[in-house]
Amino acid sequence: MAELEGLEFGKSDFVLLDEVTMEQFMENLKLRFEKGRIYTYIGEVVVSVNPYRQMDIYGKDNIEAYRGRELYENPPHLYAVSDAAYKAMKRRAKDTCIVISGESGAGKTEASKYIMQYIAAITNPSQRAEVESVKNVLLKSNCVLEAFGNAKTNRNDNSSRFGKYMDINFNFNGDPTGGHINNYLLEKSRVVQQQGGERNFHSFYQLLRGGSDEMLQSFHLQNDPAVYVYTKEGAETTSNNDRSSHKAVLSALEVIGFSKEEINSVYQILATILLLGNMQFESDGESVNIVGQEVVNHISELTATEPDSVNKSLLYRTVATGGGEVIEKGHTEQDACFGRDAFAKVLFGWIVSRINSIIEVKDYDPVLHGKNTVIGVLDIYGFEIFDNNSFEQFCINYCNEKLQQLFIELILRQEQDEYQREGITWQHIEYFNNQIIVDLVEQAHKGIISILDEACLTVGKVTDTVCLDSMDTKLAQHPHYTSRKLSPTDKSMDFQKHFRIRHYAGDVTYSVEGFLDKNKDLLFQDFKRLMYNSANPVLKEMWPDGHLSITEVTKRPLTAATLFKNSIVALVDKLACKEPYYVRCIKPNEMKSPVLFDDARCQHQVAYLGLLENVRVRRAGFAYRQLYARFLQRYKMTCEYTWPNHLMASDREAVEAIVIQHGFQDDVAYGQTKLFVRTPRSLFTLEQERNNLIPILVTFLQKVWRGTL
Ligand code: AOV
Ligand code: MG
Repeated sequence: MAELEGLEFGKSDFVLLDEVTMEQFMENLKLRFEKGRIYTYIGEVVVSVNPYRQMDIYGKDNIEAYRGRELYENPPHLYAVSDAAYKAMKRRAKDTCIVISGESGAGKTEASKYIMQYIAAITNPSQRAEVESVKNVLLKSNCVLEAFGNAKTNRNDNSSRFGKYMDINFNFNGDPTGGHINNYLLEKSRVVQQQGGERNFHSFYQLLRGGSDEMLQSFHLQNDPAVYVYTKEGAETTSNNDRSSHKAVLSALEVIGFSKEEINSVYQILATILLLGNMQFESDGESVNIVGQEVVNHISELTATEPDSVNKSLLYRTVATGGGEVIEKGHTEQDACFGRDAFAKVLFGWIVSRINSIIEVKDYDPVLHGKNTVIGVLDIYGFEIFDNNSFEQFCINYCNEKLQQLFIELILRQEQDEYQREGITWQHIEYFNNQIIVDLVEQAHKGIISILDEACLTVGKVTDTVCLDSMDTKLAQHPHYTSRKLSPTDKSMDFQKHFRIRHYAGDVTYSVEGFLDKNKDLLFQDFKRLMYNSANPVLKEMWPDGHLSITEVTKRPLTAATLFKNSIVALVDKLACKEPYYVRCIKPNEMKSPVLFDDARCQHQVAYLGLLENVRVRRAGFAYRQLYARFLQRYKMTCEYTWPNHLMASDREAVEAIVIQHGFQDDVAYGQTKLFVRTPRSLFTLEQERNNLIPILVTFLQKVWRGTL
């Protein structure tokens, strides 16, 4: 429990509050924010409030101050938990993870970058070239991923539109040997459409504003985002950073190891997307045509494909009839637009997998090099509510429900279960369990995703509204679901369009419009084949299943929602088997102001994040626990009755002897198999003593070996 700052800065650990009430919690949080103390602990959990200004706490000196230290030795900081995760990984060979959560704009992505920077700074003291290069790629990958996966939204100017989970692998020395990035559901619909005041992905503006004249000319582009349908919306708000960011991204791509051809192809694809967006179609009632051949030629040039094939794949598709016959069918104007956003998703996925192939751990032999351990860092899109919430918000918010569930599972439930199991006296603490909302979304047969999938599988004209009806019927009784039909007096919802979920973090009204199409995520095989047949090997590589013929792909692929669900379930499993460290981010106000602490907004977040319950569990609980045998192994040297071996009836009694010798018997409880220590300070004393003793012991043993004793 950190107490190193003066009391004028408030309590640095919420566990130290006089009373655990919302009032005291908020008072402390506000005081600290106003004094520029943006981090506060709940035990090992860091609560962070977005300062919306540059803080002078991330320099080299700060890193040095936290390096190798215990949590309670310094004021609360991301660096301290990063170090704790690192130490656990290095000393105890534990896989650890740092889970960063909080709503959109609360500071997750910034936190993840500081964490990565810290880990990079404290590793590889001997500056080995191959380790430095791994670190460099890991750090630079952020810049690239943000360019292609982040965008300005009405909640955050640099909002992550994908989820990111990064594993960093370490060798027995504790130096990074590689890593792996998992990305989750990019919000690709943004390519085609943005809400008022929002922007497309940064990379488009960066290219248009920062690309050299030569590059833009060769891509048939003008350097003005206002000219393009896909970037028009954000053209006004284009920031000056776009130009310098473009340079930074280019250089990052090079450092990571993308070849010139690859980099060029990446931008050719962006250009293609922009041109596709400006393409116009005309319909004579029977067939659809492209207006102007020039744009088709440009696209064929940029994608290294034949103009005829471009034309054809945009206007027709081959379909297999029931009898196995293959026919060509003209597109409607709407059909012709499918595929544009798929480009952005495929591009993003390809960039991630290229980075992965560069940083994946190669030639690692666990027998030779020791166990390979991992620190995972999770930075995902935060809970969000917009004026218009669609399929993407539905997925994003579901994902946040899952992470809250994991938090409950790890911090609130397991902790209490363990006390019970070990027979420690314990008063159960109540908390809201959001499992019921998770079930509403993902339960087999009855959940929203199932109902959506069923609608997508139904042959014939099932519309979004029909699907809404089906949800209304099946979910009428669910306490967290409602719609206009179910609450007819609620005029804020539309009969045809809206349903509402009472999420753990607030009510969100979703518009069902487009849900089915987005869930089906249709991409015509002809389009994939067009790209697969590109003379540009990079493009070809991005569409590996483009070689399949139409009769081979008639099997229905999993829907977008189900794929997303599966990936999030896998993610949660991955996190659950690691030792977790938590950063809980809070957004202080809606104006991005560095001075405003909006009491109501903050209190709402503290409540739904379950922070008060977290303090209660923690306060009643024990910071540290260890199996008796393990505890002895580490500390037996600090007590005359246990060194080198104890003669007592059980390990438990031996541990008791150590505890009594160091005088912290009031700070512990004895479980069935483990010792529980309330405050880390007691342990700190033991660690110090151990550190003092080790050199003496080593000298002693050396003398024994040399026979000079
Ligand atoms: P998010 O990741 O939580 O939202 P960000 O990390 O992008 O939020 O933070 C939003 C903005 O707040 C940043 O662009 C910074 O301007 C500012 N900010 C956040 N943390 C700090 C900090 N420690 N110091 C200074 N400024 C900060 V989202 O990705 O939208 O869920 O989806
Ligand atoms: Mg983010």
